[in-house]
Amino acid sequence: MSHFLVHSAATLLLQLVAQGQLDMEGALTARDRVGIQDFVLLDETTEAAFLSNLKKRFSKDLIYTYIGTLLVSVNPYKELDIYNKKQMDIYMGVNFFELPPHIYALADNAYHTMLTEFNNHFILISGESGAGKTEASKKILQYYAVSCPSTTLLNTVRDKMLMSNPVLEAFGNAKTLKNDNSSRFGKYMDIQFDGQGDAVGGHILNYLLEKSRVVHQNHGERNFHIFYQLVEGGSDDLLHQLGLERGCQHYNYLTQGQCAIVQSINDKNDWKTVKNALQIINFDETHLFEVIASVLHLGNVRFDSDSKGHALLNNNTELHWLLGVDAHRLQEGLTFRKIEAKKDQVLSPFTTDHAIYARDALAKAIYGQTFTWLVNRINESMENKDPSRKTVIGLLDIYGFEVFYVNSFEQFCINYCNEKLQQLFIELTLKSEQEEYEAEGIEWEPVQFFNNKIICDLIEEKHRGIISLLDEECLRPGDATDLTFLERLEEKMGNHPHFVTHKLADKMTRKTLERGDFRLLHYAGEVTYCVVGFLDKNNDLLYRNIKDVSLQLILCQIKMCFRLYCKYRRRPETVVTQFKSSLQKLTEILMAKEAWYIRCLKSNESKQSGQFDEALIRHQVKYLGLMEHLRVRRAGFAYRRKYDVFLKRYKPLCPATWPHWRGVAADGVEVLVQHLGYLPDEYKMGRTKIFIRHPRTLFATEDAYEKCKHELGECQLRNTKAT
Ligand code: AD9
Ligand code: MG
Repeated sequence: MSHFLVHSAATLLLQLVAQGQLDMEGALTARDRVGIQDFVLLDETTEAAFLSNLKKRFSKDLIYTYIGTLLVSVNPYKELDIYNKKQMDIYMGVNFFELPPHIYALADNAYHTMLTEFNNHFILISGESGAGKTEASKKILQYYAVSCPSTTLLNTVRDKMLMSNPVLEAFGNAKTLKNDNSSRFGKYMDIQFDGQGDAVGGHILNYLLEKSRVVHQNHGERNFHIFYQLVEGGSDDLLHQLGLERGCQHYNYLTQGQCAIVQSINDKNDWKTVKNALQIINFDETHLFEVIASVLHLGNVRFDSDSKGHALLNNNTELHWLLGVDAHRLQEGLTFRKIEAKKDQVLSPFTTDHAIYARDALAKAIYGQTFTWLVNRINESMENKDPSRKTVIGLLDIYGFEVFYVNSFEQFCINYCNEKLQQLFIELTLKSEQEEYEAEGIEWEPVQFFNNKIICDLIEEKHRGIISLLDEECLRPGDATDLTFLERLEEKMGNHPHFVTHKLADKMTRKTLERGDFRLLHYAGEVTYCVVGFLDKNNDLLYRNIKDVSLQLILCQIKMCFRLYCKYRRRPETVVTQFKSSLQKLTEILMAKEAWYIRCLKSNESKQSGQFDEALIRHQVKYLGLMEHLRVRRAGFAYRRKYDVFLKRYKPLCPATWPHWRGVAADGVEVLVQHLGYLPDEYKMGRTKIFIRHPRTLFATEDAYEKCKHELGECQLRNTKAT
């Protein structure tokens, strides 16, 4: 029997009762005891009713609730015993609404839809920093890795897919004030399946790593986990070999946030996990840790200044630890700018500030390169060796919206990215859903919603948006500074409803703005950005300033160790423009797939279990557009399928359509649903699709199909379908 057998609802409930998952009373009075598991079935669609249901469920550790096929998840901040093989088995192949909501149910549904319709899917996981996106994406990956059918040979690909997580988290996550394991890069992972549903490969795209963290951490924050893991967990031999001392207190790059030790993080254990994971991915780690150690050594390089204020390397500096780099060249690179003018090279000495800047730029560049290299290596190891028929499920887990006391270029990029994802959600659900009813000629009462396109435009519009202005200032020769950028912003954006300038802030008696600040009214809340560093970070000088020959040579040397192709384009694009086009490409990738959504909510700011901060959750429910989504879903149709797809699957259920329907597919569907006894209120016939109001109608049809499958035998069914 097929692995993706769809059980009947009744059998499953009884099974659960037998397993003690639900008591009989629980199954019967669940509505009162544990709230409603699909918001679509709420008596009233008020925000108060929504929150009350969410709270009731949260208090029973029921963190998942549906809005139709969208999954709402509230971070419990404690380990729940709901992620194990037993639970996976329960959810495998079961219809979405037949069991209590679970992330496995969503994963399973995407998987089976992919198999039956042979199309590509993606799961968009969104929510603010600390809401549980990364945890959710890990649960989904585990589900696919553990529960999909497998052959021994392919298990290795799966192990590698699973092991890519701890490695990438070690190098790309860090403790921030919002989240002890905050993703500081965006990740989109395609899981590739063959026609039998075996996971056969994976591919990761990564987005804008927050490199500045390598050299600077705000108070209460840490550098990337890997550094602490290495100096706390690395063996004596390894540390000796790398010239490192045990303990993070010895390294400037690890101590700025003054919170190297974090209660929730066990660096020693995590080190073991990462080492083990690297082995499974077949890494030769020697070079990797040499580079990581080089960054730490670089951070300890100090400068004195001579009588003219020029930078000199401090006598105690030990440069030889820096991976394969000629000490003399490094010293020169860190204290002089070497400018190529026609055929000559001119050496211009740095001040100590410049030297520190050059050192940090080099450290960031090395780390950034290492991260890219790592992702490439992981991709190689997960590569699908058999390129025959395959479909994919994409998992998107990106840094969540964040607001700190001081917000800089990094927050600007992260929050811009979140605006884009919200825009995608709106396009694919609220907007397209309503447009689809219109296009299909289905009567419809429109639902109003806030469209954040206006904010996306403010940021990214060609020639007029913030990004364009920033790039213009970055490319303008002469006296451009962060403040001239701000002036241009104020001049051009001053009247925009989502942009608040220094002057306007006072007038509106909003919180005052410092002179170097501007404020954006994002869909998820207002954020005040400090412009200091915007130009530098956007320029990413080491790459963009082709005049800086020596630092680039050093970087090349390091890249050689990684066997990376080393070539600098003249004037590569600025950071934010590269980011913008990578997000554009991502949107295109996603738009070509069928979407599933997980909306993660943060339960409280203090990372405590059992705390349901109503105001905080209300705010998220609002800005994520959950009420609007609910209204659209409730007034609309839970399920829709193209006539031919629907007919192809269910035609065995009606003598008039089985084995072949010779006429137009829509007519066949009409005959079929009449035969099945659909009531007029339960469905509507659009121009190209059938729309079914309640899932239960479809489930009854699915159950009938399963029964029929038994009777006919799968083989005959498949053969007849194929013809
Ligand atoms: V960020 O945008 O990367 O800063 P995320 O990814 O949304 O953020 P993350 O998944 O890292 O948040 O969750 C934060 C912490 O909440 C985790 O480290 C866990 O301690 C906790 N968490 C989140 N989801 C769950 C869960 N389903 N069960 C238990 C959870 N704990
Ligand atoms: Mg995350």
